[in-house]
Amino acid sequence: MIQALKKLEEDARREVSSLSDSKALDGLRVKYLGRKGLFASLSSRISEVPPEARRQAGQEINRVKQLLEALFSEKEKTLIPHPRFSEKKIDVTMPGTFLPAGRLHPLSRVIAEVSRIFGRLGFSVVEGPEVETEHHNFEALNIPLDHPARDSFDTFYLENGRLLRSQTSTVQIRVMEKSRPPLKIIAPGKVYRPDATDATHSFMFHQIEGLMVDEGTSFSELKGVLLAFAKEFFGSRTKLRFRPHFFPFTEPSAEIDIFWESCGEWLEILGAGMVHPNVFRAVHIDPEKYTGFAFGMGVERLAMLKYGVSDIRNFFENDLRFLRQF
Ligand code: 2NL
Repeated sequence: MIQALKKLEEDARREVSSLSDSKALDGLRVKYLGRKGLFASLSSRISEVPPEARRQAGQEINRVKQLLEALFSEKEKTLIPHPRFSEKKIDVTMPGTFLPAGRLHPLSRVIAEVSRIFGRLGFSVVEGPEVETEHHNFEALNIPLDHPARDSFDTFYLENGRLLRSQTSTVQIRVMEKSRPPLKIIAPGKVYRPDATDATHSFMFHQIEGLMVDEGTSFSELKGVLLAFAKEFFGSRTKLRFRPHFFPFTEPSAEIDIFWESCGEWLEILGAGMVHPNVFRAVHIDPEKYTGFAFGMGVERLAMLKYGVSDIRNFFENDLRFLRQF
């Protein structure tokens, strides 16, 4: 046994010293020290050694094992790291591998740009749930169950009595429930309406609503804020036109058009008005003390005007030929 171990040691020294690459060294390591290697099969034969010689054989087994392990790890340090680097030289002039760079979706770009502009005017951006209560989507906005305007804000209903919000005013109602004026907020996000899909309609689209509430907030401030926004978003020569309109949640209300020079037409971009006293009552803000204005706009519509997109479905089809243009 002891002689066999000595022979194993010598063989290993000879083989290891004659070798010069680390792949071959790995092979030798398996041959000698692997689970079914020479050392393992030799040392398992200790049971055949007569009892009186076993102690010495055992010590010799341990010595040779440590020696072999040291032999391999010393040799490894003297070798060139790995054939991957030593055999295949890297050509540093080769073009690299390019990961396709992502970019913002055009709707995200519009939301970011509108948020930046209103941010500079002192508004903060707030978000809220898309699944809402009937109270937040209708009652608190002065649209009671029997109100004829309920139709134009109709939405999708869930089985648990909740619904998908049809405007992001719900977020502003939530903010007014929890905090007191002065308030200057905008609420961007997804909204839902059961409309048939065509080039200008989608059952899901994005809206940005804005709200300012304080003592003495006036309609002229609404005009100032919206004109500042429109000039920044569409260009400094932009003109706005306010047309009287009806919304249940504002009084007076207006629809607002922008003059589109390239086609010489007025195009509707916004709805707005002074917050209806009933809306303030619903969130326990005193309408005798505070006034406020609110407005809402469709993100897809802004994006279609700004980027010259003629079909709303382009925004939702994930066609890279479309998306890469932004
Ligand atoms: C549109 C334009 C609008 C509002 C949204 C609003 C929100 C609160 C109170 C009062 Cl919390 N008003 N939002 C006001 C006017 C217009 O959206 O065309 N909507 C159908």
